[in-house]
Amino acid sequence: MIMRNTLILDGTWQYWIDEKRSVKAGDGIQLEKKIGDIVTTCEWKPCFVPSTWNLQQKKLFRFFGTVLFKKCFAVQRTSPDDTIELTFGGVNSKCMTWVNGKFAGEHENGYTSFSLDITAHVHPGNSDDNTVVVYVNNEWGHPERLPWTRTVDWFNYGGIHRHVGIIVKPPARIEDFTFMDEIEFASEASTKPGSISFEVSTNMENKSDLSFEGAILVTIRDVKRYVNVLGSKKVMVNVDGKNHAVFLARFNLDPSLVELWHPDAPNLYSVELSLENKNGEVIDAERARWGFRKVETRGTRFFVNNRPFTMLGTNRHEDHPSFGAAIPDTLIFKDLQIMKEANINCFRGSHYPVAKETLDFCDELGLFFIEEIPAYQLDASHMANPAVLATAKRYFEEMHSRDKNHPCIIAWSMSNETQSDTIEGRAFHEALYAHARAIEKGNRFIIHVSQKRAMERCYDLSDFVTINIYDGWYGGDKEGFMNIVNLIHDILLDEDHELGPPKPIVLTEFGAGAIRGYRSWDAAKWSEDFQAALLEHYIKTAMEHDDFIGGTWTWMFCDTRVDLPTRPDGRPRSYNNKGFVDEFRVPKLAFDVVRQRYAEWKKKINP
Ligand code: ADA
Repeated sequence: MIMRNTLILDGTWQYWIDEKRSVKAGDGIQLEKKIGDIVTTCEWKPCFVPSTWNLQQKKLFRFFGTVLFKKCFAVQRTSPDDTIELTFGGVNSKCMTWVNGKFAGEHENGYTSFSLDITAHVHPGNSDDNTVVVYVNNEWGHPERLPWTRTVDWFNYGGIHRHVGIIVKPPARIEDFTFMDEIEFASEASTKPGSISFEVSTNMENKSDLSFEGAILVTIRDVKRYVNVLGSKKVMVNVDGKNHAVFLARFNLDPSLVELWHPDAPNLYSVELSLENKNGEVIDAERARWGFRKVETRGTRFFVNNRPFTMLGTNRHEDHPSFGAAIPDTLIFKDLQIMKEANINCFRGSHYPVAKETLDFCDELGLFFIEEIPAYQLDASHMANPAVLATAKRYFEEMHSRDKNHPCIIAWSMSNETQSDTIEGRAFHEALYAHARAIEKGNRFIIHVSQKRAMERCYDLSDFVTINIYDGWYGGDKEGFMNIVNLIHDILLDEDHELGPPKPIVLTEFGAGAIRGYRSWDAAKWSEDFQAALLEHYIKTAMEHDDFIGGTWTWMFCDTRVDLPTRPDGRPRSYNNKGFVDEFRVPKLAFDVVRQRYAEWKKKINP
C-alpha cells in the first residue's frame, strides 16, 4: 500500500517570547510585515517541539501571552497539482502561521488537531529554504476559546504541545472517511451476533481541473493474522474537476468470522482504502483500524456485545511535571498500561480532547474512552453567549472528525459541571446535544457531566445519568453519598417526572486528595489512608447497587499541576492530589483499592 509523502517537523525549533506584548492577534495578512520584521531582528533561542514553554525557563512558568516559533524545512511533491498541508496535533490556544512570509492560516483552541493548506506559499525542493513562523497565545477569557474560565483545575500550558508535520496529498484523493457498523443479536441470550453490517463512506476530493474516473477498493483485514481478508469491495467513482463526492461501500459480514472488540479482547481489523485511476494504478491510500462492538443501555444497565457491562473507570489529565501537557507517546502508553493493571475498562479524558495517539493505544489495549470538549464550569451568562455556543459546537465537530473512527470511543461528553440547572444551561445543552446527535450517527452515547444532583435540568438529554460527588472530601461524610444517588434514582423512576425513562447512573467523579508517602494510623486528611478508605467505600457501595449504578470513574488517575494564584486553596504543592498514582505515576494505596475492587466487580458482572 502506498503511503502519502509525510514529513515530521518535531525536533529543534527556534522561539521568541513576546515579553512586551507587541504582537496582537489580528488579520494575518496585515500582520505579515510586522512578523517579517520580528523574524529578521529578534533574538531566537532553540527549543524542542512538541513542548510547553512554561517548563522551559523559570521566568516562563506563569507566562500567559504570546510566543513565536520558527522552523526551516524542505518539502518535495510529485505533481504540481499536489496539495501541501501543515498539520498540528495541538497548539494551545490561538495559533497563526506564516510560511515564507505569507499568512497561511489560523486556528483557535488547544486540544484539537488541524491542517493548513500551505501549497501556495512553499518552494518545493531539496533544500531547507522554507520557513514557517507560528504565533501561539494562551490567554483566557475569549468567547471563541474553551475553557473560558481562568480557574480551571489544571494548568493552562502554552505551546505547540503535540506533533507537527507536513503531508503531501495528490490532487484526486481520499479526503475523509467514516465507518459505521450495525450489529444484531438474535435474542438477549445470544452470545454471538446474528448479523453484522458495515459501511465505509468515503469523501473523495478532486482538486484538479479535469474530471476523475476510477475506483475505491475497500479491504477489511484481520489485524492479528493480517492475511485473512474479511471483506473486500470495489466502488466505481467519478468526480468532476474541482469537486468532491461521497461514495459508499457496504458489507454484510459473516458473523461467524468476526471477533468482536471488547476491553477484555480488543480485536481489531484494518480497513484499507485504495484509490485507483482508470488504469488501475493506486494513486492514494488511507487506512484505519476498527473493532466491531455494540454498546447499549437496557433500563438502568449497560450492555456490551449483549453481555452486562459496568464502567470500571477513572478520569485522566494529560500532564507530567517535566513535560506538562506535551507528554511523550511512551508515557501515554505507560499510563494506559497502569490503568489496565488496575482493572480499569474505561476512562474520561477530562476535560478536553486528548492526543490522538491515546486513542490508538486505547483501541489496541482495550480501554473504552469518553472524550469531552472543554465546556468547563460555564456559568449561565457564558452559556447565554452565542459565541460560546458556536465555539462549543465547532469544538465538537473538530473532535468528532478526528476521532470518529476509533472503536474505543464509547461516549462524547458535551460539558463538565456547568450551570446546567439554569434556563440558559438548558438552552445551551439542548442546542449542543442536537448538533452532536446530527453529526454522530454511530453506536455511541452522548452525555454531559453534572454536579447539580436533583437540581439538574438536562438529564433527559443524556444517554446516562452522570453525578460528580465529593461527599466526604469537600463536605458531608462519605457514608452519605448514597442518599443523593438514591434520590436521583427515585426521581428517575417517577414516571411523571420529565427526566425520561430510567437510565444507568454513573458516578463520574468522586475522590480525595492524598500526598504520596503521607501515611497515617487515623486516616488523617491528605493521607494515602484517607484517600484509600474513601475510594474503597464509594466503589464497594456502588457495586452493592449495581442494579442501577452503571459504573464509577474515580477522580482521578494521576496528580495534576494547577496554577497557584488561580487555585490558592486546597491544592497543596500546587497540585490536585486526587490521583491514585502521583504525578510521576508512582502508586498510592488507592491504586490497590481500585485494582482489587474493580477485579471483584468485574467478576460479579460476568462470573
Ligand atoms: C470538579 C471538577 C474537576 C476537579 C474536581 C476536584 O469536580 O470537575 O475538574 O476540579 O472537582 O478535584 O475538586
